[in-house]
Amino acid sequence: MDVFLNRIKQGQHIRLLEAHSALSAMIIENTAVVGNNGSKKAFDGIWLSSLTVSTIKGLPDIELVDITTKVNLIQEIKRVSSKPIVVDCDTGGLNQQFSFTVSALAGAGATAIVIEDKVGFKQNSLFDDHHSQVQDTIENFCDKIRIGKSTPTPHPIGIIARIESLVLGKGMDDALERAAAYISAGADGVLIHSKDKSPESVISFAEQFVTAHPGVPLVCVPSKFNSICDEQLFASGFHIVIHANHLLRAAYPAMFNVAVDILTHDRSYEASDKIMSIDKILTLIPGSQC
Ligand code: SPV
Ligand code: MG
Repeated sequence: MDVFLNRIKQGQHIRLLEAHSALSAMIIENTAVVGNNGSKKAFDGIWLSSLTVSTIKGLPDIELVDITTKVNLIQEIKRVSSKPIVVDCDTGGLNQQFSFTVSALAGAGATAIVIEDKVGFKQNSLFDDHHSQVQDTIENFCDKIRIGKSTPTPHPIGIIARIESLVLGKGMDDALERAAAYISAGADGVLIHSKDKSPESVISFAEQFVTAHPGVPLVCVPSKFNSICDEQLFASGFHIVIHANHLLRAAYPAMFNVAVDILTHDRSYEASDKIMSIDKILTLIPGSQC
């Protein structure tokens, strides 16, 4: 977490992109563009998304991917990228189990983890219908944060508290009350989530949060409200922006279209300009040929 805190102290902002495999992490590691001010613009870290890590395994996003699988994925990603990794830990599980999760992910080299304040049967927050989703009590979730923060780890790992009040229709006051409580319990940062198409509610949260908790890392995930630019979110008070599922969402239609092309034309020739050349894939991973 220090790597993020140091950047934030220097007035810098952090942009994360989702990876679900070592290959997708390689794209994050190696992609850079020239920004508007002429300087190099790259991603600052990797988001290990529960949605995409589940989807890539053909599983629904309901906390089925176990901790060992996440540890292994972190290790695979670390072979190809040195960027900080933030892990989506869903609800964090039972409080009694949480310290094992924290020590396993810290041991694997995660920079921070995010836990969301829901209990019971967790589903993805972006569904329109949220009626079966239950928010944790402030007391219980604060206990979970304290358990995480008091877990001995080989290096400090950040615990970011994700607030679901806006997603679950509990309102702004509830979200702000929870933010204050979670920070008092030791959270290293707060993620405010929303499934609105408009960024209005998260921006209003950010304005009030920044006044009440200056310097505490504030995170957002513009999955639904994606017409707003990262720079506008940073200007509104957010320090970290997570693009949470885009590489897998890009990969699926690309693969599907090639599958259709091969069946349609009874050969792969027509798909040639949609796919990487044989030469390129043979040399994509260094060390393939001696
Ligand atoms: C995930 O990536 O699994 C998330 C973010 O939790 S979102 O799907 O936007 O809720
Ligand atoms: Mg998730």
